[in-house]
Amino acid sequence: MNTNTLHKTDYYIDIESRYGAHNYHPLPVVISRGEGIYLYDVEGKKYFDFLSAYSAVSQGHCHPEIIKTFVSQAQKLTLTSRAFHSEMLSRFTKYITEYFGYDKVLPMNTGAEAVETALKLCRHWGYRVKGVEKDKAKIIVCEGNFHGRTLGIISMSTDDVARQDFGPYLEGFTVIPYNDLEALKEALRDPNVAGFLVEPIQGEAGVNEPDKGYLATAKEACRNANVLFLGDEIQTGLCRTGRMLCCDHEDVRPDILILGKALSGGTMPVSAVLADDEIMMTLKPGEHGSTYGGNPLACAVTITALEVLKKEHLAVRAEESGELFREKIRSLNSPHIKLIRGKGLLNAIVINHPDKDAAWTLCLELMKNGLLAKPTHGDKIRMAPPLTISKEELLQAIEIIRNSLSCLD
Ligand code: IF1
Repeated sequence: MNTNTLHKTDYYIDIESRYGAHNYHPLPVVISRGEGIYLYDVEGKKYFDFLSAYSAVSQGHCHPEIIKTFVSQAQKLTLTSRAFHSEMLSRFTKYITEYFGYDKVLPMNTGAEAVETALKLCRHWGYRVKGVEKDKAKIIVCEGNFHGRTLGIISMSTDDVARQDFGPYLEGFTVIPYNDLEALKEALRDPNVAGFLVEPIQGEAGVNEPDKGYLATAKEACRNANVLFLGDEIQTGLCRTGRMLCCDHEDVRPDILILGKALSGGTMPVSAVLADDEIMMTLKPGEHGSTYGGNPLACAVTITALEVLKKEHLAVRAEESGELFREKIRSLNSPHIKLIRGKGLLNAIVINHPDKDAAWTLCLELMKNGLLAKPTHGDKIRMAPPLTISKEELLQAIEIIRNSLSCLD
């Protein structure tokens, strides 16, 4: 590293730190370019991207076909608002509903907006179909959940950092432990419950996978109680865990399906809520919306991003790469790795070390050696490269991980 490049990184970090809010604690690297599974910093150094923008870039950075659609649509029409129909929205609604097998779609932008939309829709269904008493609807959620940053969503969070000093909070949530079917069945006895919102694998909680059968039994219990099953597949969906949806592992079809992140292949915020008519048609004009939701640019890009998932067989590749990755990491037999867990290419290693900053130290070393990953909850490191990573590349990345672990000796 020469002094000139050192200055460059510091320069950009200093400026951002001076003018940007400090609501993040990023690794000290400044990225300027991405291509496929690689990121390049302002010094021209190349890295494996093992975060994929929290699974938003599953198709790889700047995927040529997605970018081609992006550019050509951007030159044609980007936004109409929903005051008018658009050709692309029309095409998108047909494409995505057939793709996932639902009657209707409601497009939004960020994941949090899609979750809020799903919550509103669920309450609506509760009052207008199920017959829940006015303003008494409840939605069951799980401890350790992560569904976004809005006031509604943090109201059901159990994470103090995300919640504290943002009150007063929204009412109407029942919090139960994750992966606890008895607690769910107990909570479902309340006749005012309209929905159960769940992540098929808890991402933020450190890639926390429930027991086999949990999702299927939970879905069945909801159905018996006339309660909607809301699947937040924003992080787990779109091939990340080795199936199109993580719920597919247990043949569970959420009543309300929530998608985001990789829906646009990392090019722009696109999210969507899918449901059948009994639920979606409770919404009437004026009851919900968004200026950018369903914009023609997003619609065009999403169709291509979804096509890429199938054309490039990313579900199977994620499953195979994930198995190889976990097996290779386990066979390192590192004393510093307590365990590796995950499904497909949504993985986390749990660090075993007396120093509580060991995971951060390891991430700095990985960065030095050309691999970017981020710690979560102190001792865990999420390992989630783009699904397009090849076997050879995966083995190279594992070599970097193996070498870097010695920094904890
Ligand atoms: C941040 C975590 C990942 C999500 C699920 C909804 C949303 C997310 C299951 C909201 C967003 C993000 C947002 C990002 C960090 C990140 C994250 F570490 F916090 F948990 F991915 F693992 N449902 N997840 O994971 O989507 O509104 O952000 O588009 O810093 O908040 P969004």
